[in-house]
Amino acid sequence: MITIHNFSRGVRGLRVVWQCEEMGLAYQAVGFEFPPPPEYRAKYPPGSVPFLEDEGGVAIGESVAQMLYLAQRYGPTPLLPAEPAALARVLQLTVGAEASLGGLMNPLMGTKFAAPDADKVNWTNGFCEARVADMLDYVDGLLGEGDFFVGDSLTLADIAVSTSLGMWQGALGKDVAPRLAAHRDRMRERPGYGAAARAFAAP
Ligand SMILES: N[C@@H](CCC(=O)N[C@@H](CS)C(=O)NCC(=O)O)C(=O)O
Repeated sequence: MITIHNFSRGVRGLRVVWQCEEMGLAYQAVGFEFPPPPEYRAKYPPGSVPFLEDEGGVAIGESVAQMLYLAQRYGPTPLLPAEPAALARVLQLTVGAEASLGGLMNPLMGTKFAAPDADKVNWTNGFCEARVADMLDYVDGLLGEGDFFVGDSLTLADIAVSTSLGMWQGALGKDVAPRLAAHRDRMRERPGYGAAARAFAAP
């Protein structure tokens, strides 16, 4: 059985559970509040979430790695198309959702919620915001007037990027271009998203 550990309302774990819902995979969601309990750190010493366990001794951190693992182990799935150009774009955007979006938002969230007042405005914040804004302009252009980032159906790219947008809009309170905001709204209307959100709702 796939087990996904995550903070209650944790956006990155939501990615993975949402994917399970879209693929029709059975899973168990284990939610907890920050800070992670000692038994979680014993499983995954960095203490960040999500963390996934599966049959066969699988124990894996990093949300995007988990998404690719599930698609490969339990696919083939249209979420990770085989056609080379589509595959390349899905991989780029799925990895990029964390490497060029979510990863840059962590320092911004740390600064917003945890930094002392004297450190709230700093050079690194401006750098991270500018890099995220560049990437969002780029993904907005890729989306164009389409319903999905790649092709005409849902892929891992939609799941990964729209959840990063959730951190940008939600936790950080930033504006999102209209087409990206509409894409996020469409994603949140999917039954799989709703089921995943309920799996990690606050207790
Ligand atoms: N690149 C990692 C980032 C993990 C991450 O930063 N998770 C956040 C929650 S969404 C977290 O654990 N924050 C608290 C911490 O790092 O202590 C991934 O995609 O899984």
